[in-house]
Amino acid sequence: MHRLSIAALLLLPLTAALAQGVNPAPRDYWKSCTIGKRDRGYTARIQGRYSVTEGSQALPTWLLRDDNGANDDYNTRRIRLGYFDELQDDLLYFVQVRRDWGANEFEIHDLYLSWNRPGFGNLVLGQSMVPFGRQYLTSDIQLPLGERPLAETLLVPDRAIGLLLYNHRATDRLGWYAGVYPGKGKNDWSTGSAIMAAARVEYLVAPNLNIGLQWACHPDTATSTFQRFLSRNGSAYGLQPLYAAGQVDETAYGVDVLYRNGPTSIWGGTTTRKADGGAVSVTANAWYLEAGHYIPFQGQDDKLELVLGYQDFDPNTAVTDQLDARWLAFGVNYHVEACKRQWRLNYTIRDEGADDVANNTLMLEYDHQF
Ligand SMILES: [Ca+2]
Ligand SMILES: [Ca+2]
Repeated sequence: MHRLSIAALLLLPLTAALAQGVNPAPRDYWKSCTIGKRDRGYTARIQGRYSVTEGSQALPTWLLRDDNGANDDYNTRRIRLGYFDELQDDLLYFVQVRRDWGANEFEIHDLYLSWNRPGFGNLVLGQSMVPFGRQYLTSDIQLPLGERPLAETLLVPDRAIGLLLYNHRATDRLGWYAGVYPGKGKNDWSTGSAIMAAARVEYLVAPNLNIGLQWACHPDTATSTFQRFLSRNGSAYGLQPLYAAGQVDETAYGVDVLYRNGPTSIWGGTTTRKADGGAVSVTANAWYLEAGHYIPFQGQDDKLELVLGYQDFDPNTAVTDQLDARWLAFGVNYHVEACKRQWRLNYTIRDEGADDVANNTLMLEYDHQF
């Protein structure tokens, strides 16, 4: 199916939903306990997944658990353990460790102090999320599909060490975020490369419709998620020596939209990332549109959610190749207890821009949050 036809299909429920009444605004979503929780305690999650990908050899990878046939099996995909505590009324610390597919050991995921000043917002010092991308900033258990779109995994900044200022509710409609990160990257407390900066603003343009705009800049980058993606795919496009020399200037910007109305949620977004190494310059672009809609099931209207998503990922807009990805995903979520305990069944049809390989994936996943 042509991608515009798919986009039109996805937009149909949006048109219908917009014609309905008004519901509460989207809730706070920031992936930590820096908002709302003024207490202490543990947070823990485990996610198990069984997946099957057709094909088994020489597949390109987008750094997902399931995009390679060699990974067919059950996998404890994700374990997260966190602890937070108040040092005083307005000062909180948070530490989270993780084990994910691709990481061989438990590693520190978040480690920061958060200072809250009413009327101003929050100041976060340490390793935390860089404010870029609504789906990236939202816990994956609250998302429609089992995987985030590539626009918000491969083209966004990884967690980093630095200073973040934000006010999620600066006004009834406006939220803002700004961070500077002098560290070399996640879990690397040494400095040396130029400072990364990122900023995001969100605006509630209608009671149920939130728009986010964001920008990030990292001169003289040696490593990034995008760099690891290129490295894992045969050092595509010739940027790796320039990354190794710390000579790549990365800049990114993006827009995202979230609409919620009763049983319907619609997520959309686009991200552009330029990696300029002087001798070689690559521009990547990606967009996505996803929808979730609850349908009545056995007399209950909050258990069964149908989900559908389409994305277009282009890591180098100057060439058409096997890393160009157009994916259509659909499935169903069964919410045993809201998003904390849920089953997901997703099927993803993967279409490469050239040299298409057999790599569609069927995935069954269970999430449990304690
Ligand atoms: Ca391309
Ligand atoms: Ca394919």
